[in-house]
Amino acid sequence: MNVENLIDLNNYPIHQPDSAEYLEIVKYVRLDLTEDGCSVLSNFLSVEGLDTIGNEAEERKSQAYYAESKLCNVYLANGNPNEAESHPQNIFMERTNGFITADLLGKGTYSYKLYHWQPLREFLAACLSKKKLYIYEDPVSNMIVNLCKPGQTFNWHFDTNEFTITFLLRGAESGGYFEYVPNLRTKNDECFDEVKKVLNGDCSRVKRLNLNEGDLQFFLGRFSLHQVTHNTGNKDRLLLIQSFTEMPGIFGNPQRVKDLYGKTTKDHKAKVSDRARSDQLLD
Ligand SMILES: O=C(O)CCC(=O)C(=O)O
Ligand SMILES: [Fe+2]
Repeated sequence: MNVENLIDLNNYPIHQPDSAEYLEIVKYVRLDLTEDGCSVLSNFLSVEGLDTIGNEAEERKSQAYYAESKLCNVYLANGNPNEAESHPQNIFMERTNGFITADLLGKGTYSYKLYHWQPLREFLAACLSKKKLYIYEDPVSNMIVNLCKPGQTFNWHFDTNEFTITFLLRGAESGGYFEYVPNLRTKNDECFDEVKKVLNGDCSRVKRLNLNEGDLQFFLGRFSLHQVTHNTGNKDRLLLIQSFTEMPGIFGNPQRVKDLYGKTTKDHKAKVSDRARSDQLLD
């Protein structure tokens, strides 16, 4: 199978950047992202693509990493002893999901081929109104599968990466909802009070996404607080996440990578002093 066959090119002709359909899709996503920080292209993967990539994730489920410490704040980082107990940095929630890491989805996989396929990246850049997008260079976490088995959950948090795209590969029977608060913080403002409101149960700004298997989701997770609710059904939920950056050479914070994904590489140590960042926000 060729990589382009993973995508439903009839409905999403991303290999034809000059076509009217292409421009129409780009316009649609841009509008959603501006208004909502999120956009979904339904049934983006072909039937064959969903089957192939879904099976790659299924086959690696037993190798998923589950962290020992299950309590996390929204920054997926340590608390701050200089702040009050009620400060968002000091509010800890349960996180029980696992991750299949990028090193387990190597060059031979279709997941990898899709991630590195240039026409996809150019299409994403157009949708995100960016001149060029780069592959996130973190060799452990640039492409991961979030595994939520029955009973598992992923607490409210912000992502390290500004842009992610996700593909729902296997949906939960019930629960396992993706919920988010669009643009809750900005590049220059942590908006701690607004974060605190959500953590204290204020749902007024919370949105719930209706995602189906094979859908592509664009998400600006660095600014939009988000969570995956408890999987209350009997089936595993599997979601593939591919991350991109605006600058080349970006790595994850080694501590965060180790905590979430269970490992780092020698490159993480080498890069720690020159981690490129486009903002000063908490991880
Ligand atoms: O599984 C999802 O829908 C989101 C996962 C997520 O937010 C993450 O891995 O950072
Ligand atoms: Fe996230």
